Amino acid sequence: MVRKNLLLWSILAALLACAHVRAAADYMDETASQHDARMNWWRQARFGMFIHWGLYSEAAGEWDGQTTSGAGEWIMNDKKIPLSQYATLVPRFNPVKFDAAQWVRIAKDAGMKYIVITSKHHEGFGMFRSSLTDWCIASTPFPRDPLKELAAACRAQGLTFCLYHSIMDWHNPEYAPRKSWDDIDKNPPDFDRYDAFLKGQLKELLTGYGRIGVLWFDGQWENTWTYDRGADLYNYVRALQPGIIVNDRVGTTQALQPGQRRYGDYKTPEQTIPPNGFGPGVDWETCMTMNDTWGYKKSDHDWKSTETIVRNLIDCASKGGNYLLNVGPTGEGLIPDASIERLQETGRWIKANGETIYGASASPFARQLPWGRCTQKTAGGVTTLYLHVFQWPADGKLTVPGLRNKAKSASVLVSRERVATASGENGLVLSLPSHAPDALSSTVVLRLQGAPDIEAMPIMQDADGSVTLRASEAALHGGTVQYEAGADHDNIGYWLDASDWADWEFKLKEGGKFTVTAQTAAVGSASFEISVSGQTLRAESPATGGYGKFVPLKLGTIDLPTPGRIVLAVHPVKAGWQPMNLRAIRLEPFSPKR
Ligand code: FHN
Repeated sequence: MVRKNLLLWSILAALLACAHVRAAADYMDETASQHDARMNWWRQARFGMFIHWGLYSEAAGEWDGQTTSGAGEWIMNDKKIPLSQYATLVPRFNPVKFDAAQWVRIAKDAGMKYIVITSKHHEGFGMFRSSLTDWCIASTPFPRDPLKELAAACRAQGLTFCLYHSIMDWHNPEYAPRKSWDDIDKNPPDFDRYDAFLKGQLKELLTGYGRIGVLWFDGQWENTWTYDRGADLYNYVRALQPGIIVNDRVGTTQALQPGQRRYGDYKTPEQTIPPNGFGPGVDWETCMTMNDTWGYKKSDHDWKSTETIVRNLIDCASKGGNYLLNVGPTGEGLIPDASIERLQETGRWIKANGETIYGASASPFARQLPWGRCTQKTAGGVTTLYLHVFQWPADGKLTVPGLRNKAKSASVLVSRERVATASGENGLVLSLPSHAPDALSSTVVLRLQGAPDIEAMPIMQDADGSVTLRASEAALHGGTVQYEAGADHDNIGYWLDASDWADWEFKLKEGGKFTVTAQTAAVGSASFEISVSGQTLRAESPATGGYGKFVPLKLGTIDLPTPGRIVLAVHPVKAGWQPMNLRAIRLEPFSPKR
């Protein structure tokens, strides 16, 4: 009997040791099917609400009667407010009008499927009742825990509750680098102690607030945040909730060394939508403000239109990405009316068109469509293309460029009105009703038997007669010039050699006289020439302040009277050439008024 017990104990000890080893395994090493299962709800969701809410919301973008120049949540930094003075916000912060169920209802009615709220922004203030510091909401007159209430409201209404948590911390004395406005603690920081505090608060959140869908890290760009700390934090969080999704800002922004990898489950372009997504199999989410600030700023009335919001959502989905749209509630706990109005209007569109977004995949077309966007779904051998028509054709004829399938069926989504289709020279031609059903965006549903059969087509003229020649679609010639992808670039760059050049082939449906403009960025002025159909325009890009600072440049007019295929080329002027970045060339029908 004793021998048997010894054997059992030794097996148990071995199993525990393995368990420990497994716990030390890297959660990034999951199988593709495990990863897909974990990401599935998020990929289906497509649309989420971002909430920036903190002490800065009470400041509302003003300090000592001065409006901050930057975003509301950066006011401590931008106004260099000493911590001892910033702390005067604590007794003022009392969101008596906060109503978690109402916030969730607003998000749900807008068609949003998840909410990401700041548990701690760079100010370091915990928007939850933390036992690890008094720099949290427990020190304010507000007697409740808003994150607990929001988590419960999300569960009650079927939305997924997620958290934004800043690695950078302007208040904690152990965080480094210390900030000049920290007038409280002058002891040298100990980053290991800060790391332990960071994990301690995350443990409070990941064990005390139910299931967390996404941990949205941020503030990872300072050099104290190393590769190893990012990898360790990713695994720490996954170990507490293995099914959680973690964004790519958990990891350091420092260059990767051989053998290292980017930690995080999806990319996070900010305030911009990548021109072509990030390619198949890469998950990403654009986060964007509704005005210009993340945290509430009473003076910021630069609101995006609902049309812009809806078309951004469609644009993201058409490229296989999510759209995380921000609201910045006030210190009283109210989401601004201007935000609510836009979310209600967006909700009305989504109510009628949601199937074209939720769970939809990226467009099968390699090139952006001249009249709008496309999302798709496939089931039972049938492909459904959702054609999001932003510019409804005046003549009712919509060409789907290069599409060679015969349609199984075509109809207007909201009215179910059937649409006739015919094969045309440039693709499938749909005969649409005379009026667009929805000014925000009108959806035409096109069903195909099998996969889309798409012929690569030249760049087409847009419905308004214009032609946009994007950097991403240029043919580049030479040894150094290259296309720089990514939301912040999307340009022809490294144009170091004046003998390198670029050209585009496009197809004119209607000839005429066109005004030619370019979007250029340069550190020193750069002269170049446009040549098309035997005509040449010479122009000079001014020094724009940087290779990322693009300005519109009017080049002149050209005559293209004959429809058909046309090649436009851009060559540097070799004498005195300075590198220039080029984002796009645009031809617009000439108007004397322009
Ligand atoms: O500095 C923050 C900013 O305040 C805001 O939170 C955005 C949202 O993604 N992230 C950082 C800027 O990139």
